[in-house]
Amino acid sequence: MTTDILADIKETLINGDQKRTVELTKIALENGIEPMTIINSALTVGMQVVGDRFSTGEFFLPNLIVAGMAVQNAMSILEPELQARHEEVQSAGTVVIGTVKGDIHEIGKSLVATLLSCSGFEVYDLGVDVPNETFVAKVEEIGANLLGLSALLTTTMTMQRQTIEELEKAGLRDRVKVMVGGAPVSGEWAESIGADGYAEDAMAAVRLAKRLVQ
Ligand code: B1M
Repeated sequence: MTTDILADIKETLINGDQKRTVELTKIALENGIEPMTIINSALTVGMQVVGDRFSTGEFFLPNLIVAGMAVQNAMSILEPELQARHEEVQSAGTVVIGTVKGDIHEIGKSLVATLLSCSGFEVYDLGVDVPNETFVAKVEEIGANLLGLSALLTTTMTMQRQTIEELEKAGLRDRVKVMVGGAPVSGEWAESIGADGYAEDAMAAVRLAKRLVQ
């Protein structure tokens, strides 16, 4: 039953049936499937297929757009459920997060932000296409412990490096830990740009964030 619903969500997402993706997400929740299972085993794997088909020329930009909207709609149902499972009350730290300049990929960054918030972090999500100086100004304004930079494009990864350089110029680098993530990003890349850590997915991002602010 669980496997069937998850497989159906994945298929409707790939087929671009936004309405059904959302309906099935609701049905999955009603059947007691955990939100993170729906995200990891249906929505993320479906997105992976859409991305792969886009790479091979089988799918086009409208397919990416429709799939992105379907996931965002499904996430709007899942996020309150994730928040409801949030039990920690004491603030674990303050995080500024966003997708770097030139990059409008939102879903993964928002998932990381939601899980951080569910884990007790105070999260300032600056959205997508965020200029380096906006990150720096927000870190300074709120005295953030942690800065999270998401990049999904090989062409925008370099903005992570530039933002770290801007932090250094502003004299803030010693005061804030920087974590980076996104599909093209790796541990080696994080190290090469002087970030404090890299997380492969949203769960890993929470573990890393906790370690970095300790
Ligand atoms: Co675009 N796109 N896209 N896209 N898109 C990718 C990234 C791509 C890999 C597709 C492909 O070719 N196979 C490719 C990038 C190639 C590259 O540079 N290596 C690509 C391209 C080329 C483009 C355009 C250039 C297409 C065009 O216009 N010709 C364009 C660029 C626009 C821009 O940003 N300037 C574009 C546009 C779009 C849409 C707007 C249509 C849409 C985004 C909608 C939205 O976000 N609202 C979109 C989508 C949906 C995708 C794919 C299919 C899915 C991304 C996604 O949401 N995944 C993607 C292919 C893929 O990734 N397989 C693709 C699900 C999400 C849960 O995973 O975002 O990876 P992800 O986040 C994960 C981890 O990466 C990690 O945790 C998250 C949760 O587990 N993580 C972090 C992310 N951020 C983190 C931060 C952290 C820690 C962990 O700490 C701070």
